[in-house]
Amino acid sequence: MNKNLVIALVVIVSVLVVGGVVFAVVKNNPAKPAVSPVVEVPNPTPTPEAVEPDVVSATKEFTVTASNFKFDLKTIKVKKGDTVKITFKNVEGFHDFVIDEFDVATNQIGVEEEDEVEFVADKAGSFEYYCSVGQHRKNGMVGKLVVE
Ligand SMILES: [Cu+2]
Repeated sequence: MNKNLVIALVVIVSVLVVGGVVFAVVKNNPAKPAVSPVVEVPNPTPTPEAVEPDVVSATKEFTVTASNFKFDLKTIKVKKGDTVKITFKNVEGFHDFVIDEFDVATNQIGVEEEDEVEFVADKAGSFEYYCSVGQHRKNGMVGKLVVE
């Protein structure tokens, strides 16, 4: 009988001690979970920003039509990093489309022909495009590529 009583007391005391420790630990911890959500909130924000560069560096397509002695498109505006795709068409004479700074040059083409060039506008500034056939550049066959 006495042994059973002692065992019962030991069990009761153990439960109280363990329970008290667990309660103390739980009571001290709630402050930490409250901090975590605050840290996690800024995380969703960088994700949309990380997507934006893909949108910024888009492919911009233009059609430039040549005749004696001009391009129908006087100015081409793109953003730095854009991939620029130009379809060059000729409706009169014999012409090409050249941008020295980007090593861009179409074939020299005749009437009703067309050629295509593609390049990355990887530097900002204003660059002249022109026709390199004969004196066409001097005759005003020029335009401006603006990279912002
Ligand atoms: Cu020309």
